[in-house]
Amino acid sequence: MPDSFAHALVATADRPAIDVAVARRQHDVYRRHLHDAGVTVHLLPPDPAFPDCPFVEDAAVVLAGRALLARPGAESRRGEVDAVAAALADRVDVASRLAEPATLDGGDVLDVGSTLYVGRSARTNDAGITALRDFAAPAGYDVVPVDFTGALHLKSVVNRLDHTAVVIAAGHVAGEPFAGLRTVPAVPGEVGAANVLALGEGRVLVSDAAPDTAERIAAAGFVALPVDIGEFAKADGGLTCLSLRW
Ligand code: CIR
Repeated sequence: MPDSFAHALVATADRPAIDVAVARRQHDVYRRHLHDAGVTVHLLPPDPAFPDCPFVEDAAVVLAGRALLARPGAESRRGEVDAVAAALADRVDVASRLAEPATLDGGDVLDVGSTLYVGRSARTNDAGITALRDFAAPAGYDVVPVDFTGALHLKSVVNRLDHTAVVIAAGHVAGEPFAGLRTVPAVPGEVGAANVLALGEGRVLVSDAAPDTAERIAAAGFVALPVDIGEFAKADGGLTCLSLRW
C-alpha cells in the first residue's frame, strides 16, 4: 500500500484522515483470511502514483478464467489497470479491454450464479455495460443492469452470500432485480454492512462495523467472520474492493 493511499478518492468532503500504517495492518489480516480459506493470494506492489491502487477489484472483471480489463470511471484511476493487467496475464486469459467512451468499475459487477448484475453508476456507463455483455454473454452469463442511488458502487449495497442469497442495504436499488434470490437485509445505519465477501463453504467476511448485520447473516445459516477495514471505509472502500477473485 503506497503512502499516497492517505489521499485516495472519497465522495464526502471532510473524511477522517486515513492512517496508512493501520490500513496496512488491516490489509494483512484481510489477506490472512483469504489464505485461511484456501485462496492463493498474489500481492501486487504498491504504486505511489495511484493512491487508490489497493482497490484492485475495480480494474478488471474475471470470470471462469477470462478477464475483461476495465476502464475506471474516475480518470485518476485509469492508470491502475496496466499493473493489474500484467498480473492477470500470467494467470488468466485476458480477453479484452474497455475502450473510450466505455467506463466500468469492477465494483459495479456482482456475479450470482450465472447472472451478472451490473450497476449503472457514476463510474459505469451504458457503453461499459454493453462491453461487459459482449465479454460475458458468450460464456453463458445473463447481464442484468441495475439502477441504484446513494452509493459509489453496486457492491457497496448488495453482495452475494452464496449462489442463491444476497445481503442488501435497503433504499438504494431501484425495482426488485434480486427478487428471485434469498435476501438478507443489512441493518440500516451500519456502515459497509452489505459489502460482504463470500469465501465459499458458507464463510463470509463482514465488516466489524456491522455486528448486527453479521448476526442476521449468521441467523441465515452462514459463518460471519468480522474484519476491521475501517481505514478503507474512509476511502469509500470495503471488503470486495481489495481483491480480484476467480
Ligand atoms: C474510489 O473512489 O474509486 C475509491 N476511493 C474506492 C473504490 C472502492 N472500490 C470498490 O468498491 N470496488
